[in-house]
Order: sequence, then C-alpha cells, then structure tokens
Amino acid sequence: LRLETRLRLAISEETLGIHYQPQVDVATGALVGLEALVRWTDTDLGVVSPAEFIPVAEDTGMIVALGSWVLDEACRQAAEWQLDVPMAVNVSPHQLIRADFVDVVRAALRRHALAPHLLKLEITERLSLGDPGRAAQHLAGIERLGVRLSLDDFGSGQSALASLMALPLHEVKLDRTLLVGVTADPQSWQVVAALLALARGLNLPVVVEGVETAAQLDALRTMGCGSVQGYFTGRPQRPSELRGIVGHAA
Ligand code: G
Ligand code: G
Ligand code: MN
Ligand code: NA
Repeated sequence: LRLETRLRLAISEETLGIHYQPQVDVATGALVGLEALVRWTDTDLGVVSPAEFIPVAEDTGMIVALGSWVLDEACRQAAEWQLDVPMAVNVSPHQLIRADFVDVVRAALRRHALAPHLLKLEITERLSLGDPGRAAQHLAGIERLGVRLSLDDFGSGQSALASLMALPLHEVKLDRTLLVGVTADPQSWQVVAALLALARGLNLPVVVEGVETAAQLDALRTMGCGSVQGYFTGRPQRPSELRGIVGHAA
C-alpha cells in the first residue's frame, strides 16, 4: 500500500500516538510546557517519522483530519494531566487557512474543558502558500480565544523577521540548527545571543530548541535564555513515561 493509503488507515485504526517533550526553565529546571509530537507506528513499516508523513499528509489534504486528531488528543491529555503549563501543538498552514480553523480549536478546548491559555499553537512560516490575509484573520481569532501563539523554527529560513511584527505572537522558538555550533564557534554564539536580545527587546519569551549537551545549556544560561527544549533536558516521551514529570498525573 502507498504511504498515503496506510496513513489514511492509521487515523482510523489508532496506530497514531503522541509523544510529549518537556520545555524547561533554564534557571530553575522547572517544567514550563510540553510539545505534542505525533508518532505513527505502522504494522509493516514500523515507526514512521512525522518528517516523512506530515509532508504526505499536507500534499493529500489528510493533514486536516490528522491535525484535528492531534489537537483534540493533546487537549484531552493536558486536561487529564491537569497541566498548569501550556500544551504546545504544531499546526500546519494547511489547517490554519481553513475557514473552520478557529471553530475546530474552540471545539477541542470545550470538549475537554481546557482553559485557552493552556493551549499554545506552534506555527511555522509557510503561510505564503495560502491567502496570507486569511491566515492573519484566523490567527487574530485564535488570539481572541485566549490561545497562545508560538513562532516555530525561527531562524531556519522558514521564518522571517517581518512576522515578529505582523503576527500576534506570545513566544518564539529558535530553530535547533542555530544551536549546533554555539559552544565552539564564536559567530554562532553571537547569532544566538543577538536573537535572544532581539526577542527580549520585543518582550517575546523564547524557547531554544535542540539542546543536547550540558555545555549548550550552560552557554544559553550565560546568554540569559529563558527556556529550552531538547534531548538533554527531556526527550519526546510517551504519556506513560511522563507521569513523574507532569505532577498531577495518576
Ligand atoms: O518529533 P520529530 O522531530 O520527529 O518531528 C518532525 C517534524 O514533524 C517536526 O518539524 C515537527 O514540527 C513535525 N510535527 C510533529 N508532530 C506534528 C503535528 O502534530 N503536526 C504537524 N503539522 N507537524 C508535526
Ligand atoms: O519542527 P519542530 O520544532 O516542531 O520539531 C521539533 C523536532 O525536534 C521534533 O522532531 C523533535 O523530536 C526534535 N528534537 C527535539 N529535541 C531535539 C534535540 O535535542 N536534538 C535534535 N536533533 N532533535 C530534537
Ligand atoms: Mn514545533
Ligand atoms: Na522547531
């Protein structure tokens, strides 16, 4: 079967799951959020990476059903855990430009009685593929709901400085590629430090992604970075593995 056909089945057969990755405060180590990352285990193909199947889902339009499922399940999990920090969910531009996008988000919150400020939508910047005016309208609607917005993959080339001003953002996530040379290469350090200063100047909290070593975490602490997400501070894990971390969980 083609990947597309298998993915269609996955949504109905419950072979999709979500792993959750901690976001932690650099100064205190406290949990400040979780990011929902979809996972698919196919009976024949094994674990298929979202890097592989999200583009297929986007090309076929399946991303709408898939994205709604992830949103709903992440809200359900956040409510079950009684999280007091936001649950971050990735949203594809294909979802964002749909006329019912704000309704879908509102419905997921209502269904699970989740407070809007405990949901954070991560958007990346490929908005150009749709009508940018419409995307902006929907983001304004999301903001009115009280849901938070995060600009994902910042500095990856998928995002532009202009969006820092144009979008109703509550957070910026620095792309993990920016971090690779940060402890060895002074230029790399300067770039990250300058982006952190820029965000600070705009009063935008930052999450730096892809922290894999103690040295990187130390470097970020020195720069006054607020919070991080990466393998060093916590891998994406299945819900059962996170019971100790989420506090209220059973
Ligand atoms: O977790 P991982 O590194 O395998 O994710 C790979 C890519 O898939 C990342 O770019 C991530 O943002 C994306 N991704 C993971 N889960 C979702 C999701 O639920 N929706 C969308 N649109 N993208 C996701
Ligand atoms: O595009 P987005 O930022 O939503 O995707 C996050 C991706 O980064 C996920 O696929 C997740 O598994 C991955 N990830 C999280 N922490 C690390 C890390 O420390 N190193 C690397 N290489 N990838 C990471
Ligand atoms: Mn993300
Ligand atoms: Na990212």
